[in-house]
Amino acid sequence: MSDTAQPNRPAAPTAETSTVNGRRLGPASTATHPLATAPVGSPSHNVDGFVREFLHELNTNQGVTLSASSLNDQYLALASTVKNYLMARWLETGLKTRAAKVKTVGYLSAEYLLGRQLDNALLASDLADIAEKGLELCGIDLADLRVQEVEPGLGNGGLGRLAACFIDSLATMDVPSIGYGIRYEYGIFRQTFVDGRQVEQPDTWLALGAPWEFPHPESAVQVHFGGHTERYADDGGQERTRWVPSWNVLAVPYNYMVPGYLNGRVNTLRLWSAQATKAFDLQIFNSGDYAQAVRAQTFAENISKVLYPEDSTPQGKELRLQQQYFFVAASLRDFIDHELEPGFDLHRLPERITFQLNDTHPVIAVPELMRILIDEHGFDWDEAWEVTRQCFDYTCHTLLPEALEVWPTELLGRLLPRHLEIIFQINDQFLSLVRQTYPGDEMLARRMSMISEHPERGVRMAFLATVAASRVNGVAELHSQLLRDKVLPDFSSLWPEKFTNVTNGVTPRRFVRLSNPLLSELITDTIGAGWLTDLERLKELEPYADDPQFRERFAAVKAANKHRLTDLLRARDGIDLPDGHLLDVMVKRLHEYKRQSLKLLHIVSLYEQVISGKISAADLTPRTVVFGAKAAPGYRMAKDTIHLINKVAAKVNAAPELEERLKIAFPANYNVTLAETLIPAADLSEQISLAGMEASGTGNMKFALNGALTIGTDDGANVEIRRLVGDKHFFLFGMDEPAVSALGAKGYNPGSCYEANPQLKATLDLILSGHFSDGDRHLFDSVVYNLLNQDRFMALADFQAYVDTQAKVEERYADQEAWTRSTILNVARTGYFSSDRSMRDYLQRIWHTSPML
Ligand code: 26V
Repeated sequence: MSDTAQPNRPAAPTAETSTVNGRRLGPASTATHPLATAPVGSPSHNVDGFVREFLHELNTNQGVTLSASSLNDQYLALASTVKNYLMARWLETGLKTRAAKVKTVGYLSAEYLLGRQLDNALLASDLADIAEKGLELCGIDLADLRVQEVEPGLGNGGLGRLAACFIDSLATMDVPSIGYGIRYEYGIFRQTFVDGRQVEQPDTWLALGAPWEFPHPESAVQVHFGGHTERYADDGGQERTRWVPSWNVLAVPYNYMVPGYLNGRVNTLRLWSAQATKAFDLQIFNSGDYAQAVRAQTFAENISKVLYPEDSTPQGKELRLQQQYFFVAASLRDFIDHELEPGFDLHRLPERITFQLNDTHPVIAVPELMRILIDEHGFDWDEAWEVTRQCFDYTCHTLLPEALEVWPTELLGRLLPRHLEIIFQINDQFLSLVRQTYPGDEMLARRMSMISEHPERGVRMAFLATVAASRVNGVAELHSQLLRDKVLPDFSSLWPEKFTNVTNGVTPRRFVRLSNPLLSELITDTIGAGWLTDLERLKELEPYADDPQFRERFAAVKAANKHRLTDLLRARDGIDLPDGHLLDVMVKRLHEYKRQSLKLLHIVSLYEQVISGKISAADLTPRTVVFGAKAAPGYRMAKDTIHLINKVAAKVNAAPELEERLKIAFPANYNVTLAETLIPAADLSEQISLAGMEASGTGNMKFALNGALTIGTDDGANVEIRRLVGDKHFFLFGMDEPAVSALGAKGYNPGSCYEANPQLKATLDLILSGHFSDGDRHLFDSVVYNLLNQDRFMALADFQAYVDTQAKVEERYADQEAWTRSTILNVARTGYFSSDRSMRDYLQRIWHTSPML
């Protein structure tokens, strides 16, 4: 065999990339050895072998002896050791997948909110016990090393975390797949509070070393920007177009292992980092203006510098469009040039790849593939469109109109002139089809055009994605329905069969097994092993809900998880959680539609009733409300809401009248790592968005799977959670989506809610009085007057229903046996929300491919 391709490193550099800074850096194509195409084996799977490996890594990688090593040295050496155990599987996965020539899933996502890697890698390689024992022999506590890791926060929230869950499930289900994205040098900001206000700090997640990544600068690909297009006649006299770009950057791949759970597959996540090309280096020598040349270099490298916060509207966000094209162009180039065998006939591309567009961020991949096929490979338009159409599917993750990307044509044309031409042509062809199908309906054609004319000419990326994709899906049943009916109604009439639903899921490896080891042990003790990769088996727990002994054990797990959280918050934030409280948790991005303000009104209302003597503190169910939320740095209302929560917390927590029966904890910098301790401790999960606004939610699933009951609206995946767990075990409140629409149509007046409800009035008046702001009556005008005058998300309309339903929560909680029974049933009935099931649905309904097994 002479095949020397290395599976996790692109085999042959293209002509363009074979030299970097003047050096030939491609893999040695002449290497031959009997072992050239096989990995050289794994370290031995026992404690002694592990210790040897670990010490070897400490010595050779960190350059220290055990006695001289820092915790960071030890953590990095441990990570290397674990990687070595996974390495043979990773290499084999690449070889096996290449040889099989099967279809790969290319997940294109601008965000991956991975969370810490160490425990997941230990779990997937079945090394956790061995590592713990081995480290103990070295006098090291694994727990001390675990906390050294700074999580890669390369996403904003649900969309990025979903991508991380999906790649975990794809690996665990033995599906060949590559995740493509951006290696941001700075991920989501680190949140701190100063006088109760959010202050953002840069997330320097790479500062102490990044042991999980494998950079491959020798396999960098070029990405071009700017310039103009030219027509020319090719050798056969055929009129062709060429793009003459004016600048370029290098995209350097960083590979990450994505290990399946105990199944031998290790897939790849390939994140791209931007680097200046030789052109920039030359400028340094030639321009004489060294500072200017370095600035130019910085300009190129800025592309992957920082994750964009989700408040940024696309208008004027040139760097964000650069990021999108950067990672998508590099990924297509990588797949076509390096993952496919040389000489592969691109007419057959759909047999080998299906690209999933995670929201509209990667949609520029559509004209990019058209450009590659037509301009570089000589396809005619129809041939290219036929291939492109079959290569893409699109997932929409929102219903908010302002979250749908529209790129100004001025910007697109300046940055990617050839792509804009192609988009215009796709649009022309599409509109001819519309006019043919609906003759005479010019209004319809205008409505469906990918080009919007107001407030400026722009490309509606969701429309482009919908036209190009084979399948378009929403992320929960209600969301998919609203997507068809409200966001893309004209498209769903034209192509009803294109639209489908895949309800989101979460990986049970991270969000049950790793985050809740005690519950996992209890489950395995009760129903045996196997549920972790077949989560519907949790159903077998159902009969045990009626077993008092099991209930006792289940309740003991929850109590232990609360203690674990108490310890963490004391050490991490200096927060003291009281014992024996109902733990009421609302963690998610801060957004008006999610209605943290409604939760706050509930708290202030309880507080107001006690301090005004309407009720006594003894009437309160002891309750601690935990908030976790980041506000986008430019989102004023969200930041003001955080400030208000912190001010209310200071006052409520110090109030002697409450006799310690109502507390608020707001640890800063909510992230995946905190979620893993917080969620298993929760009693009550707050999922209170205005109906019709939350596309799915995935936190809601994590809470239910960890034995919290939900108080929630009929929104997103709450609908499906409630249907599965049963009405009795879910606290539903508030308007449903049709009622919201009807109220909106009739005209909603929040002021009348305020006037009509004395308790609501007293609550808002207390805030307005300056009670929480040291007498400053105007500090929170923005929040309060917005609620009183506008209240786009109808918090006041749902206030009374929410308060009443909280009373029902307290009633149930007072009966601990009944409460625990409900929580067990929540766990037993929510196995559906495994991301393994989501992946199965994508495989069947969208990708039409199957695991390799
Ligand atoms: C973006 C923007 C940008 C402009 C200002 C308002 C706004 C609001 C939200 C977003 C995020 C849109 C994409 C997103 O993260 N969607 C989330 O995707 C999750 C995974 O499907 C889903 O569970 C959440 O319900 C959905 O909000």
